[in-house]
Amino acid sequence: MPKRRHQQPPVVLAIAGYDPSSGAGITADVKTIAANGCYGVTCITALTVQSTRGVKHVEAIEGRIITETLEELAVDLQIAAVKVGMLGSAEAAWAVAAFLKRHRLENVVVDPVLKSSSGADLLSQQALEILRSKILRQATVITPNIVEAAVLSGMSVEASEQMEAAALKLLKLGARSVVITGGHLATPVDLVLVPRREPVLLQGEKIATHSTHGTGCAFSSAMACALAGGKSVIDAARTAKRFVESALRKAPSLGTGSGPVI
Ligand code: PXL
Repeated sequence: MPKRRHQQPPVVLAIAGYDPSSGAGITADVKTIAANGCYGVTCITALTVQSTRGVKHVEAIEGRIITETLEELAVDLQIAAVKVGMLGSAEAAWAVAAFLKRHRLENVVVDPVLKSSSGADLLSQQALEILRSKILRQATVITPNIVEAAVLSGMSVEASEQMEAAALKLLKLGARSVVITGGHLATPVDLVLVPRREPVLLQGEKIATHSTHGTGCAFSSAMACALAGGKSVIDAARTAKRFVESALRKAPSLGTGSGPVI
């Protein structure tokens, strides 16, 4: 008997670390992907021991397992968009870079995660080099926050005026477009830079909450879903920003530290 096919949601692949408290990382990605009408499949690059109180330990996953997982998913499913988050180790970064190169998937959002909000290193120095030289160039869009934008561009990004110059530098690293998220600025603003277009500033409002754990993960996953649904990079950034702002307003106050945004 033929398989009955209901309307199929776009499949979004999240490649990221595991945060057992579901504030950030792959479980936060899956919640975000489901909330944005897509179906999330995942590949874990690293395990972390953490709660809302911060990261206690990071354990890399073997590159071989990452490659096997990604190949298994790519053979079985039609992947409409990819979100790449925490990579952790050089081995994981290599496996992900090679996978992206082999499959040349569409709608690849790379969130260049460097540190947790509590300050723990989530990317080794060697992995940073692979991210910079092999992964950014395969991205449809990269979504650094201002600290990540500063590290990747080698420029100081402390205010909205410096975002454009840093974004231009990041385009030169090979990303096809850049969103610098400025949610931590006193007046929150995101900058979207698409080649041959004027930069677009997305103004936000400061939302008073301690539940900010995972905002970067939620933003990049929501953007992947919007791209999977056919939106342009600029519209996808607008949609993702609205999604994160609404999540921040509704965020439950869980745990004793920085609570989950979704
Ligand atoms: O928010 C960055 C981030 C991404 N991925 C994982 C994390 C964190 C922050 O803690 O744990 C797995």
